[in-house]
Amino acid sequence: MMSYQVQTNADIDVVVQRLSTAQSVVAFTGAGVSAESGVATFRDPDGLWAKFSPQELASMDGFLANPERVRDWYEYRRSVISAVEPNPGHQAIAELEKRFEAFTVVTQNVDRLHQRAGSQNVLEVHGNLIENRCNTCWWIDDAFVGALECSQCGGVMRPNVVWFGEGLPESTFAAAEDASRSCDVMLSIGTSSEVYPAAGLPHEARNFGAFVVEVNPNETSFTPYAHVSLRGASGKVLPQIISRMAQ
Ligand code: BJW
Repeated sequence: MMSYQVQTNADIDVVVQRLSTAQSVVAFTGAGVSAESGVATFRDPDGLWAKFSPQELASMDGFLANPERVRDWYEYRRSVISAVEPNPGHQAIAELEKRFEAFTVVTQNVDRLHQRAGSQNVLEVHGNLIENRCNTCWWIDDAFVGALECSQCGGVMRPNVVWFGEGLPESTFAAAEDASRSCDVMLSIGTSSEVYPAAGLPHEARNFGAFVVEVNPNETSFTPYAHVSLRGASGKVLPQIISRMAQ
């Protein structure tokens, strides 16, 4: 099938038409979905990795070298997300879920804004910022500013996120792969598609026959593979899709 891009009303109509016959839909989301809430992305010019070092702050080596610095950074990020609200993009995704029998949000985001917007079926493939977990036995504590030592095994507590070089939570990622392989439409929203294995999911969906739509103001590594690329902010484009579906 031909891939084409650049947003027009006709492109949105193609997406709406595909959604109208879909039984199963996946919204695969990245940091861009939360940008309009005021949460920084990672790789945009004003993103987190322009100011902070991923090696120092998002890797086990960085954590072992300076656990206090890493904990402080996550505590700062936690304070950011607790002060913001879901935006119309999150709300549109939650609204879409109500219209399909099978709808899965597969998110790389750690901010819990999908859940706060009302999404029910959310797979967090890079964990979340809210919880703290033991690095050894995976015991989870939902109070981030909790003990530094695991009450179960004495191991070191750390944010429950996935750092570079770490495996993704196995059963969550397996469920994300299943949903991607069985969906009719995948919406890949607000992600640069740079970080694997999560970035492989839209390819997986396409290989298994899904119609894959990208929603992003910018081109990404996935753009050449998207059936349609809707160029725009998710908080603008997704509500447009909903309003056309309602017509
Ligand atoms: C908007 C918008 C608006 C803006 N509306 N859109 C070389 C090649 C291939 C792979 C590798 C390699 N070297 C190393 C690797 C592996 C590595 C990787 O993929 N690295 C690449 C960067 C090269 N992957 C890993 O290490 C993963 N683990 C792994 O491979 O393990 C192997 C293993 C297996 C078994 C056992 C042990 C090990 C783990 C990856 C973990 C990623 N973690 C982070 C941090 C999470 C915690 C935290 O938040 O601190 O996850 S990194 C960061 O990137 C975060 C994100 O979830 C992830 C993806 O970023 P995302 O969401 O796409 O954001 P951006 O900023 O990149 O893009 C934002 C987009 O939004 C842009 O496109 C904008 O245009 C757009 N946008 N405004 C819509 N309003």
